[in-house]
Amino acid sequence: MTSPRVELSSAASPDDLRVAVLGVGKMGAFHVDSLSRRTRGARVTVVSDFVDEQAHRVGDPVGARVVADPLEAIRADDVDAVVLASPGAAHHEQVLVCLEAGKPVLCEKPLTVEASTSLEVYRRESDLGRRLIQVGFMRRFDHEYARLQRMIAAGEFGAPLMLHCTHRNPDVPNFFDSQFMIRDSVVHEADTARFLLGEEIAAVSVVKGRPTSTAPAGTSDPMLVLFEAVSGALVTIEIFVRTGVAYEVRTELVGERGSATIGLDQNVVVKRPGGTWGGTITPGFVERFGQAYDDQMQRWADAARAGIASGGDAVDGPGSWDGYAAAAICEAGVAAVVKGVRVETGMDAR
Ligand code: ISE
Repeated sequence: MTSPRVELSSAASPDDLRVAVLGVGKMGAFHVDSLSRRTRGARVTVVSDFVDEQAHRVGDPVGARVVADPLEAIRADDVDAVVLASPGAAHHEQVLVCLEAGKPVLCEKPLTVEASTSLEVYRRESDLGRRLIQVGFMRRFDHEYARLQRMIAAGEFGAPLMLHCTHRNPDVPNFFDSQFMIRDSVVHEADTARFLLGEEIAAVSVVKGRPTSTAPAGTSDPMLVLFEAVSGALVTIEIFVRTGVAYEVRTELVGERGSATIGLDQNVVVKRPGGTWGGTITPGFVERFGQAYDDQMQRWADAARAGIASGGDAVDGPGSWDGYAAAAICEAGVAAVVKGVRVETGMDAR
């Protein structure tokens, strides 16, 4: 469910957080728009992309410089903080350069594509003694997820026993194979499960059923993924990315004393002459989570400004440990897809 996002005046202030956005495809372009029109106290001063025309198409309208080299963009004197929306394979080097430069970074998932490099990044940040890395698990800023987490943490349902997650996309490119479904889509449930349950995930199993007729040869779409939390709580995830319908993301919490469901697409329900009725389902993840993305950006920008001013932590949301945990869960999930067995994550407790 999206609520109207408030547009702010674009008047620049000398106190603004000056942000470089690396990677200005669909997600990066959204972040540039969010920073430029809906985030108080921040503006985009530099954009970088390996497609120069795309960088100018996105950067020129907001008055941002185009810097082809992403590492030069991070180190630029007119950059205080960085948003990474570049391909996941580039994140490892780029995040480390942000740490070297002492610049806060909001890194789109994944933090890095391997658990080992995510753990290295976490350790390098720990050695720095300052939290500069926030990972873009934006569902934590969705009001339904945030409310459900508060209710669980307050014990309203007793011990959480299960989460049942549905994650459906209407369509994806052909390269979206079974492994990519885990790494790029189920990665969100890897984080929301930890966020809602407040604990680590110990093991992952994957069941491949009958593929939909639109799935490329060799791709199992849909799949059923099972997370086992350290406490024994179970998380089921239906991941189906070629439904041909719309963007549906639901979660049901089952506790000792009751249950709760979020993501029911309770938009306007219309009844029309002739006796028909119905509502609409958001077409994509930007429409479904637009407010969460903007709220994530505002909270990050505020934390980055405060961290720069104080010389302390510059994060307000999931950090490098959360990025590592999600990478470890997804790595186990990919192994479970390939080997067809239950795979432990190695995450017991933090
Ligand atoms: C995409 O990258 C996202 O982050 C969306 O939230 C997810 O639903 C989609 O499957 C991913 O490809």
